[in-house]
Amino acid sequence: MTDFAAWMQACQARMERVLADCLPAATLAPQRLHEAMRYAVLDGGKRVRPLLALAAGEVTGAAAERVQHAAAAVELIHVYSLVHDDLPAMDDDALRRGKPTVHVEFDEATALLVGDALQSLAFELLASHKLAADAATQLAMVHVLAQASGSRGMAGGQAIDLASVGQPLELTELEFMHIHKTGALIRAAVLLGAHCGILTEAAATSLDRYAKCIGLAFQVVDDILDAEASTATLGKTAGKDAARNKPTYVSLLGAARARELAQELRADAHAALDTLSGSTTRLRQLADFIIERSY
Ligand code: GRG
Repeated sequence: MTDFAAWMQACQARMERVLADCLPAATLAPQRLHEAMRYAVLDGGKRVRPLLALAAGEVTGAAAERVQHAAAAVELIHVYSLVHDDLPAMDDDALRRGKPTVHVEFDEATALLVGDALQSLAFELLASHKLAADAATQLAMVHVLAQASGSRGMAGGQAIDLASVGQPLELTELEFMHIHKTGALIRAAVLLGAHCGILTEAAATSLDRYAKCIGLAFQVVDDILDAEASTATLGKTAGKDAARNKPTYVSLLGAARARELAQELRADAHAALDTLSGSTTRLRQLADFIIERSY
């Protein structure tokens, strides 16, 4: 196993423990809701956003014991978005992380409540743990996550996505949608992790550039995988974009150019890290992982 693979595995195990601890026990009333929340969050997913937060914390000298709660908050928002996205009113999917989706395993009303409760729990985590050097920084972190997940971020991106099914989108419009739908939360993961340490304005600017590049790269690769990988490998239904006539990087650019674009974005992400003085190794490796991943 490579040093990066070992680091990733250790971080994923850490996050599984933190998430299991912060979620209400399934024996606690209302049991069915708590069981469904644990079903949605635990034992699945790559945990890319928590990994980014932990890696960004390494750049600013943050203790992992602090970053882990900010990382968990971002993951909870991400899982809430997946649970709602899978609902019949949105993407209508039956498979997620290799398991039946929450509304299939439980029911639609429970899936709605799971998303709602996970979103609240994310902000509870930011409010109930000491994460930053001072209260003003911690408040700024709440602001970062709220903006990234709301109508000017992920939820807004999802609204544009729903409205664009079957519509011919320009590349710039596609990019605008993804910067919000996927990119905003990836950016928040990096910034939240960094805020747990000592973050200068110059470092924030560089990390922001890095996050924007990998946020877009993540989506470009997601589109390539949706077109080329199997449902078994992805753990979610493959080929959905084409089936729903959704504009993607592959449909607009073709697979070869989309692959080139992902490589260009990786180079830009790496270049953004060059000016930073802290340890950027993990962020570089994560950019590589995001571009080279097969699931
Ligand atoms: C419902 C408000 C609301 C928003 C939904 C993120 C999102 C917005 C929908 C998910 C749909 C989707 C497939 C988006 C493409 C990129 C993406 C976020 C993929 C899933 O993220 P991964 O690959 O998933 O990090 P895991 O399971 O590994 O955590």
